[in-house]
Amino acid sequence: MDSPVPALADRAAAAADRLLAADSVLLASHIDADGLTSAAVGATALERAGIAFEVTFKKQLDAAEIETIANAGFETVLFTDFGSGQLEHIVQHEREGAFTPVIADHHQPADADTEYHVNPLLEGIDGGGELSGAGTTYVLARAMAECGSDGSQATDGVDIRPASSPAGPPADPSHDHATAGNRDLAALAVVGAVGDMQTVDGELIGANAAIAAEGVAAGVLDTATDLAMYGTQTRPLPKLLEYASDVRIPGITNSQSGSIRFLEGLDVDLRRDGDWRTWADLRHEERQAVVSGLVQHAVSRGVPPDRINQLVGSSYTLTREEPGTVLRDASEFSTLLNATARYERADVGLAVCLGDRAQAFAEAERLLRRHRRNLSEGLDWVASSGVTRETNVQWFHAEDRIRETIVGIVAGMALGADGVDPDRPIVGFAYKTDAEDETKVSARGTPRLTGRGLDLADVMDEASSRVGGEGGGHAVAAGATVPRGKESAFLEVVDELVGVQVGGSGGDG
Ligand SMILES: [Mn+2]
Repeated sequence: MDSPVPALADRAAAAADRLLAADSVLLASHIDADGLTSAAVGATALERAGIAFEVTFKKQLDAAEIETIANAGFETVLFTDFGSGQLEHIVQHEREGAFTPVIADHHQPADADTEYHVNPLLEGIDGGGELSGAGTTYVLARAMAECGSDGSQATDGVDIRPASSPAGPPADPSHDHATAGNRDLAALAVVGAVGDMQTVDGELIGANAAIAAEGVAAGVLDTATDLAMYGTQTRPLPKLLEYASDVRIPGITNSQSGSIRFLEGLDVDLRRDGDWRTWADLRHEERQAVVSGLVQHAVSRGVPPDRINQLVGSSYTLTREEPGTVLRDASEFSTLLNATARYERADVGLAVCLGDRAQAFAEAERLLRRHRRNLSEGLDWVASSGVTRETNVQWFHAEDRIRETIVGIVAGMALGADGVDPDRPIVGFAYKTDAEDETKVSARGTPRLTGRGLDLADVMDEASSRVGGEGGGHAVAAGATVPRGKESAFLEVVDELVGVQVGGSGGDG
């Protein structure tokens, strides 16, 4: 059996067989970059197999949403990028005969199981860092192509009558193409993995890397060691350097004039007709000149060697996309998808994944511009009104000035801004728009702080539960929902818990 992730081959084959036997399928997926690409991979595989389907997106899959799905009248439901964690609810409907679930997910399974369940965690593969929802769905899509290719399924959706075929095995031209084995979908799987922040030290690892390799072999992806900064396809060079904050380079990061001065000091002409070029515009030697200049500058400003190493990483280029567009780079592509998801336009994100380069793509770009504008307005507001420092954390409350869906990103960006302590966790509050009595909380730390023991997931979980809310997430980035009016009480607990984790009230040196 030819599978990109052999450990999942049997599960994928069983799930694929079930889908191929279905009359119609409801595909339910999560609303984020990974969920959108998962849906696109699943939808394309179903389409190519000639199976009727519909797609629905959910922000989160709870008992009520599963009930809605059960009442939609589909005999088979494919859940992608969620489903495992909600199995106890899903199997109830399965038992009642509402539908047969097929799951392609990479989140922690609940204490229940079902027959058609593809999840790396069930086979000892790390679903947090080695395989995304889109990657898991890709494994399933590959199995669907395998099952379909040796059977009677027409893989191109055209009604081909076997009787009219010439004798002997037909010389099927589709077998020369990446689409034959669904291998072209590896590009979307990589966008999903990058969107779920599964890169480790700048590159995809494990099963994700195996999928990327299939994409390269299929001619839809290119990977290279490159400058690890966001916006290599679309940002003018000074903006690329100014806004890159993963590795802070004094005199360049967050400094427009510093970035321009640095670029003008290099012995390379980085403008064309007076306008700054983008990274994608540069030739190999020009890129090398910029990278070595950056490294020298960073060394001279005392950036530690292990941080300097992080200036380069793997880039994932979608070779069939137009150069200089956000779709050409996996990281920029995933940001575009997140922008559509954040403004509840999953339909637009899905259409782009499925190949719409006209109306949906224009709409997605408009949403991305709006997203950027909201971020920069949010950041301006935090910068002008300032943050309040407690003993161990700092915070701001935007009320309704920043959308709850972006307050976390704004908080993270604020950690690099003037007047904000870069070595102290930041907590941002914003009112929830869909619940008048609730406040959304987002907390952000830094790798340095988590290295000292900070675990914001724990902090958000514990502090929110003490004031009647709920929370969780990751050590470096976490969130919560708390009752409106309980913010101060919540913050007091947060400050205390962070103090215990990072060892007291230091930091104000
Ligand atoms: Mn995911």
